[in-house]
Amino acid sequence: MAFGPPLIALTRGVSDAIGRCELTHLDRQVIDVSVAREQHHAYERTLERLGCRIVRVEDAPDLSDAVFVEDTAVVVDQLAIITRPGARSRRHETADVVKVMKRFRTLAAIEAPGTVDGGDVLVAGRRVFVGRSARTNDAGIRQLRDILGSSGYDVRDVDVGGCLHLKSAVTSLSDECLLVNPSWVSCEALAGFDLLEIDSAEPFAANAVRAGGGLVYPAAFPRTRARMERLGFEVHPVDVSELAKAEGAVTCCSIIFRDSAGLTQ
Ligand code: CIR
Repeated sequence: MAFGPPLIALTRGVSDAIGRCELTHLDRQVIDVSVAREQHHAYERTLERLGCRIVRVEDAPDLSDAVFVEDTAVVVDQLAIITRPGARSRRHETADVVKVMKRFRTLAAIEAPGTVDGGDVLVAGRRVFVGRSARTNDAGIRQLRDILGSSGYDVRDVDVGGCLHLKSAVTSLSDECLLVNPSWVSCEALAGFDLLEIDSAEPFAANAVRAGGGLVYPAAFPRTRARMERLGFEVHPVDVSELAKAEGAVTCCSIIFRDSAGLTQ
């Protein structure tokens, strides 16, 4: 395991109201809240085993999608950008995230009319890909570019089609390699990185979380997992079937960053 400042995984509990979550590409199915909570706990334990310290944002029983905390902030070394989520029902989620995040980072914020969901922002070294999606608009992308550009990041906008967020279509497996579903994002837009394509029988398989040298990954995608393992990646499968009914994947349930000031020591 790499040494350095502690690795934090910001998470938030599954809301009692998750059955009323936003849905864009999926039909509504009954979600068993207690199974969703067990799966979420197992996900947190996996992150802990990979070296993360879990920092939980206060529960929000009325905010259906609060567990998908990734969408509320984009965190880089120097600062955290509090988003303005594209779905109106999700905009109240950010207030409690601000309370926690300000312990760790200087804050910036996306302002109206901009909208950004954290699920549309893939930070890969100094390159930041931002998906233009139903949730993230041009005004939001411009603000993100202004904020991150002045901190030395190269922000590239990417069109996303057929899925909810950019990170439904592409996530990073290492500093050099991205896992991609080429039906939902153009591979040309990702030039400069090695690309591993998902197995086409598993369209939702492009979402993996990097944590402490391992990858947290849905158990539902064994074919793509085998491709990852053939390349030497260390994959830690988790069952997130109930959260997937809410159109959530694995990245969306955490925000992982270094506690560079050592505030949780
Ligand atoms: C939504 O539609 O906003 C939630 N039901 C799912 C959000 C998943 N977030 C993510 O992948 N970053």
